[in-house]
Amino acid sequence: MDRIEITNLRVFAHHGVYEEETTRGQDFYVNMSLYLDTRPAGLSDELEKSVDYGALCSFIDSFMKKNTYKLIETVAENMSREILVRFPEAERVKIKISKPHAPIPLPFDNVSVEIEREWHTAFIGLGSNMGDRQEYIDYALTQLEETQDVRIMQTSKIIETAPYGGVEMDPFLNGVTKVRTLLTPVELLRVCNEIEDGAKRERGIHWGPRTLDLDILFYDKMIMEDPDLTIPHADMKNRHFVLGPMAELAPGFVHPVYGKTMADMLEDLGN
Ligand code: PH2
Ligand code: MG
Ligand code: MG
Repeated sequence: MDRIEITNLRVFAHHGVYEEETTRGQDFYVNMSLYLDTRPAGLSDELEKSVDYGALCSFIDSFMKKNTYKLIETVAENMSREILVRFPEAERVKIKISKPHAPIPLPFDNVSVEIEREWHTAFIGLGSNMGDRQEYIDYALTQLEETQDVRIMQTSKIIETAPYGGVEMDPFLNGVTKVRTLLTPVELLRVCNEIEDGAKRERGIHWGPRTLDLDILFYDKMIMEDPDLTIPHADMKNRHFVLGPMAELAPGFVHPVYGKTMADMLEDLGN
């Protein structure tokens, strides 16, 4: 992908584990690659369609000066998040923080930490079949939007569906929301579980009635099978209430295990 690169931006700041470092300060060097599509700017010659590298350098300088962290890991982590949130054209950032005058009583040239962080796309299934179902779904969407590092991109129509899976219970409202997130799958799952808990969900019978159910359906093209988290979500090939909304939001999205688009999977399921 296209990128803007900053090489050896020198910033005097006060990060460090030792008191002398936080009181006296020292020089840090920042190397950064900001990945974005530069073509819109390249074709139009308009700065607004890219990221202003001057503004980016000023941001880095002031971020590093206004915060004091013990670890350069923390400098890199927090700065990567702020940059991805503040410069929305940026899809991914690689940051290297160097500290060539670190207090190490041995001869060395440099010490540094380098990380890469990026926006991920996830689809989250929404379901409710108890109480004010629409209100629980609206609550979930509001809570997701208010979560730091999660942005809702698009939400499908919310549809009423018959309960699937053999347990006798009331009909559901279901839908899917597409989010961009900086969270890992496990962090996103924790957010979903906290929102379910906030909707007074009680964890009773497996597949029983619920005020709110939030399921991570997809996370990029990731395939993972952990005891607590399976991605893509299991059994969706049999579920209209997942494939219907998915086919509305992303008909051409290819399931990473089955190699089929959402539209084709919905058609295969039939009525
Ligand atoms: N969720 C289940 C089990 N069955 N049926 C419908 N129609 N909608 C659901 O969201 C649903 C279900 C377990 O999560
Ligand atoms: Mg579910
Ligand atoms: Mg669930």
